[in-house]
Amino acid sequence: MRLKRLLIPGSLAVILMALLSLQVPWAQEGAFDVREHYVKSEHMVPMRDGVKLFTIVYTPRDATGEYPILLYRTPYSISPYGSDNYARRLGPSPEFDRDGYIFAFQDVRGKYRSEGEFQVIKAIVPVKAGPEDVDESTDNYDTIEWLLQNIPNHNGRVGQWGISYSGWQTVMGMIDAHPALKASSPQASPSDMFIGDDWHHNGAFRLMYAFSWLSRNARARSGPTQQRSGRFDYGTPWGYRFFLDVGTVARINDLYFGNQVPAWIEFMEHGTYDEYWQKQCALQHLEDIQHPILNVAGWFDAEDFYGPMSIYYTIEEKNPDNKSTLVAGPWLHGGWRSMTGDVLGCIEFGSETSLFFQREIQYPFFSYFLKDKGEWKAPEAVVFETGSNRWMTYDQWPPEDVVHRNLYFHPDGRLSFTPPEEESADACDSYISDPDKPVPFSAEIRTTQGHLWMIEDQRFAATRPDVLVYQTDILTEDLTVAGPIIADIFVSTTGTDSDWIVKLIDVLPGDAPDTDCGVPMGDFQMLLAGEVFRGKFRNSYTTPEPMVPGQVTEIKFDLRDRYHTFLKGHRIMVQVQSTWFPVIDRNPQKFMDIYRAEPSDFQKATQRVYRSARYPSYLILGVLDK
Ligand code: PG9
Repeated sequence: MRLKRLLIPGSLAVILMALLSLQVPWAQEGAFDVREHYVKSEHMVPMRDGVKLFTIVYTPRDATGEYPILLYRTPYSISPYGSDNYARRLGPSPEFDRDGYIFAFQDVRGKYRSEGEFQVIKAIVPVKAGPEDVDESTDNYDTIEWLLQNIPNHNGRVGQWGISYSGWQTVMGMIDAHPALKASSPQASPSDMFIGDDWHHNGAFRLMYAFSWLSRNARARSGPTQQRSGRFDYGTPWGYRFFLDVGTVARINDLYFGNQVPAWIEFMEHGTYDEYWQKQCALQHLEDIQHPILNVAGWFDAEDFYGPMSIYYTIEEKNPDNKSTLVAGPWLHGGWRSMTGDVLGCIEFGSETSLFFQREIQYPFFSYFLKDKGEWKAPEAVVFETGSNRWMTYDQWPPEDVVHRNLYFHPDGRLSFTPPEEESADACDSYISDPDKPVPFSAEIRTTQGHLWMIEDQRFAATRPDVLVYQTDILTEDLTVAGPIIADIFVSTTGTDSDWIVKLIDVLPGDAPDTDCGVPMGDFQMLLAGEVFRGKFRNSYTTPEPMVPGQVTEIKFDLRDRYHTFLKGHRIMVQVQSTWFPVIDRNPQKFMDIYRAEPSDFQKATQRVYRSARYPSYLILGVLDK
């Protein structure tokens, strides 16, 4: 067959394919009518503890064949409800709907029409001794078992996919997996909510996102419902002002939640990496994963980027034989499904990167493992290189030939690969960090964090007196970085705690051509990576320690992976600051439980960042020699 295809001239092959496709209704392009091709049914699926979860199944009307089951579990509602109301899309991309799968959707425990109690990122039960030991992993297992027993025309194979919270559900399905689960694609799944995903980064609380998400999705309920919860009314378009006026995080429950958001109260009681957070961490359970995994991350994901990367690294470490693939593209959170992926904010990527992922990676992955269709070469890492705008495939991530080079801070805001020679250990730059005038995370006026700040022009921050700016000379050749970017800085503060935010920026040339976003692109400072570290956690996330006023202290942390080429003619820039508001809550700059802080606890601090031979501050970059 393959030989025959090779012998047919190109144009003739296209005509033949078109004629053939006319006989297969689902192969036709254009609008796809789900109702015409699928039958919808609704079920209450019992879990091992007796709680029933509301599940919708779409089965192909053509019952002559057998189909794999594709499972999707979500806390965000599987509407439309009612057997006669059909969804317009079923699979992760249109190819799946046309191809024919049994699509199963489920409201997770405690959400919408399912019974039970919802717990935000429910703790994982390490050993399941009896039917009362339920978690999302057992709910996945029980659901798959029920589907296999009760839905006709399946081929005995199940796949699971999901983005973000549904991605986390997919990871839960991978733990003690049902043997029929043959392919999983967790996409932007969180892995650890204290270290790097939605609620905290390195112990610093992600106030703006936690507030917006919990206020909408985590209110206590009296029982199953199909009513969607409304958005919080901030009463102003300016979130910066709203959160500053709130005063302290401690006041939020009284002011806005009135004990109706249980998870918020729990967060306020667990200000360190204690058992509450540890029990939610997925990474410790990722062993013995037998089936293939397609793990997806967006380089500019403002919610869950640590998750997919740490899941990838952990699967590699604990399951060296697993056929897991990492895909990372130039996307915001879930952008590979919701957008074409050719542009983000002001930055263009030269092609429709999401469509490439959907058609060339995601669809072939599931087709191969669930239907024995097509080819899957099991690539290790398929990664989009920003800056030079191309997809690359590697057999390990980070690529083998990466060389670590230190990019040092120097006087007069200079940045270079040469170590500082300043004899005086005190050589430093300083600024005053005032929690009453925190550095905004974005120049946009908005109430929720959104997405585009992850790639936003940083000129609005560069001009502030409380932001240190270092930049290289104009690059005379391209420089590609791949893998984790580590900040290793020596600092001191006059306070007893402090946040340290380091941002890595690509500065475009003065004559860079404008794109369609309305911002002049000459000298545009594109945020490439940025991260916060809360000083009191520098030695331990479980047992915080005060910073000693005036004492030079090393703070080393990961700005997470990137794959980017700083093009010839650009500059590399680093900015350092101590507030990033309201994405990160304000640190009072006084060692204490911040969730108990009073307005009077917040104090200004003088921050010093050292750049001497004894205390050099730098970024460690994985540079790819090409
Ligand atoms: N980032 C969202 C989330 C994941 C897990 C817990 C809470 C929120 C999401 O987009 O689903």
